[in-house]
Amino acid sequence: MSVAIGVIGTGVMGSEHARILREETSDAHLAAVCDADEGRARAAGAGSKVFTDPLALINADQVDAVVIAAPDAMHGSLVLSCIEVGKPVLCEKPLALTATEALQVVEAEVAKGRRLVQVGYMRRFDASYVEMKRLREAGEVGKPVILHNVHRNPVVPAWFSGPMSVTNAFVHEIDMSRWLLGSEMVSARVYSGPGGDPLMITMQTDHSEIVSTEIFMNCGYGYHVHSQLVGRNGTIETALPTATVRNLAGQHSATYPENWVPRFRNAYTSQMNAWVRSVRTGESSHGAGAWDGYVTTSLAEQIVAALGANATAQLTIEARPAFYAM
Ligand code: ISE
Repeated sequence: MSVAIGVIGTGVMGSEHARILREETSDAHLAAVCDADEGRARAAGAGSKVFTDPLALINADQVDAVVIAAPDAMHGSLVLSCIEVGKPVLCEKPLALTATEALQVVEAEVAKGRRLVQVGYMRRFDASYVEMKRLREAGEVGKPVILHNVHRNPVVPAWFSGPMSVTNAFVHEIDMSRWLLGSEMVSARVYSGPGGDPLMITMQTDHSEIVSTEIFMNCGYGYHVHSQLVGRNGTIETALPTATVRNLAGQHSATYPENWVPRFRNAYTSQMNAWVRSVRTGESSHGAGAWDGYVTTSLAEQIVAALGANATAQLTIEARPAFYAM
């Protein structure tokens, strides 16, 4: 039976999720969309039922499972509503804006006794990151010592405030680094560039690895995400994710995507298909769960507090409930 999915929020990501559900997902269909802007919802819904109230979509009989792509501040409470009615939910990152709210989600899921929450940390489904993790686990480069990350956006709008570089962008590196290394982050230090952009964030893990990340939200030239894992015997890094490179007019070149949608299109599609499969079978999709969402939000909150502190912050998290055994 095809899973009926409702998408809340039809901005850049929500309309892409709706498109993926219409065109590239097996065993699921787009049943409903919701946005405060009804016209925008209608355009993304392409004939599916339109809501302007997210709770009405979550409670609708014709919706089996929910994708949340509403503004970040609404994520936590909408996920809690999905858990309350027992509907599986794929929530865009971050899971919540505060560690307290993210922990409420964890507690609600544990109380429900069923894994209902997946968080949209899509790099876990990106071919280059999946390959790096496989090679790391196979011991290809020996014991990891450093992970260098670069995360650049060409430009962000004025409302994208300083802390959002951490809570909305750097959260990807927090999640990906924990997942890739199989380690927990224990300390962090933030160096701010002129005007707070770029940031350079270094973290140390419980296995003494160093994770360095440049977060540059207005780099000017294109969308550029890159990681290099340094091991005792060698390195593995993501290659440029372009289908072609050019030799032209004395130059060798490739083109950067405009933003994360084309860069991670395949990852978003694999993520959706894996999530739908997990909804249908009850088996893990290997995506980020509520616990991962809580840890990432909590570390991001502590790193925001360390912005401008010019000191190393010790990072702490709650004890992981047995329900989320690795
Ligand atoms: C956006 O929401 C994403 O998820 C992108 O991957 C990230 O690069 C961008 O900075 C975020 O705003």
